[in-house]
Amino acid sequence: MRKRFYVYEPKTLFIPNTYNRFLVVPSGDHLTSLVDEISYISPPAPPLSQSEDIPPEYFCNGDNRPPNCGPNCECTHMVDIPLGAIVEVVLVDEVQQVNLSHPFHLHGTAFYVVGLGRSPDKSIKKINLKHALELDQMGMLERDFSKPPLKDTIAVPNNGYVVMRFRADNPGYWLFHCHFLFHIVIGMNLIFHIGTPADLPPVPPRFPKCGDHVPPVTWF
Ligand SMILES: [Cu+2]
Repeated sequence: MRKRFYVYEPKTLFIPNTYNRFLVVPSGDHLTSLVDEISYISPPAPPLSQSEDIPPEYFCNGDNRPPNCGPNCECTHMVDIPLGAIVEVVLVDEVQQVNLSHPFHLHGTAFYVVGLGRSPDKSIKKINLKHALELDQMGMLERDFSKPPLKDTIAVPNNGYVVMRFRADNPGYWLFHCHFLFHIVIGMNLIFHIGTPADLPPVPPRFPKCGDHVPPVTWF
């Protein structure tokens, strides 16, 4: 899994009647955030209690991006995980901003940090997911299973990576996100969907419902 910023050209950002989200950083750049090339948007209803009210096309992930989604691809980034699975996440910092290490937080369960660092290849000035996977194939993406720390938040070293593992034993829709609020609002989030609706208790009778609160996205 990789995360990076997408830098808008203002002339593509300020097209009439478009309302793209962006963050202006001190350098003056206009950014949005991508995890596996997707900028998360909230679904039009809560998945836990109203999953039937969310069009399936809303959901996406790195293996299943909507066609014609564009470089700032906005959809509800969700990864399905079977209940009870052992999950390993390798998160690679492609933002490459000096002194910026994104604190990633997982709801619903804690995770073991089994690896963390930067590329041992000093000729690599900027790490990316491809390089991290190559390191892994060569057995050079180090994992230490001796008393790994159990955390619910971990700072991903800038220009580096984190390897985390957890057992998906808590069914539900759990947000995994950078904890900088200004990165949450530009989409540095995704949902780990653990289990199926059958693994969850039923929605209580007369449970309050809510509807769409975000403008429709343009790729529908
Ligand atoms: Cu961040």
